[in-house]
Amino acid sequence: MFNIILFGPPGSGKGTQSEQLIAKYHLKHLSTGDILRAEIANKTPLGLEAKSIMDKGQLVPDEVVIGMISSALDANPNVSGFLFDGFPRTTAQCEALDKLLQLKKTEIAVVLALDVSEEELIKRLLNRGLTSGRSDDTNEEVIKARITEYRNKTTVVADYYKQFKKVVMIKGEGSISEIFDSLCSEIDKRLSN
Ligand code: B4P
Repeated sequence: MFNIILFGPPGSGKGTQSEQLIAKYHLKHLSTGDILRAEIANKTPLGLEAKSIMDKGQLVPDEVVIGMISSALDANPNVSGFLFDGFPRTTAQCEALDKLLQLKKTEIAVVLALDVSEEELIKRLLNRGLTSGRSDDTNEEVIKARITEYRNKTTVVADYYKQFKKVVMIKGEGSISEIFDSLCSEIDKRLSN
């Protein structure tokens, strides 16, 4: 199995790039943001709890997202690899993911970290908010809270994987295809090893 984490702040383009990467490399896409939004759309108890947290720009509790990922891994036993998008976001989520992958006798091959300035992130998310219908994209204060939450709780994820020399920084500004090419070049290097 070949497993990738696509990492970066909110609005850095994880969802955008994931769509193209899963098509090219035939990976199973696991986006905790997408799973949570599906729970919200279906008005499940988990979705109702998650919505109030996401609308404040905060992270959903670790045990909730770890449970979601564990179920998703079990539901996809025969895939060639996973692309984790927006997960892990805390050290507890990193440790849980390592354990879950060990049970499947696999590991993370690389963490591709998209680097985008705060000004550009705010611009992109407000722009997406015009059409996405996402309540966490329409208010600049909520967007700033998400970026602060990322700085306080999620940057440690890169530090966690740096100890295993798995992190590669990718310039996340420029055209979508330029960024896609940079990501593919890093993946191809590892696939050919
Ligand atoms: P996510 O759904 O993960 O999404 P995101 O961080 O908002 O966006 P992403 O980085 O995917 O950006 P995108 O490609 O869409 O998180 C939402 C919320 O869910 C979190 O705040 C949290 O509350 C909760 N959550 C999710 N996972 C969690 C976890 N593990 N633990 C706890 N809570 C969790 O791009 C953004 C915009 O930029 C788009 O409009 C796109 O068109 C545009 N864009 C992309 N690339 C561009 C480029 N190169 N140039 C110009 N524009 C570009």
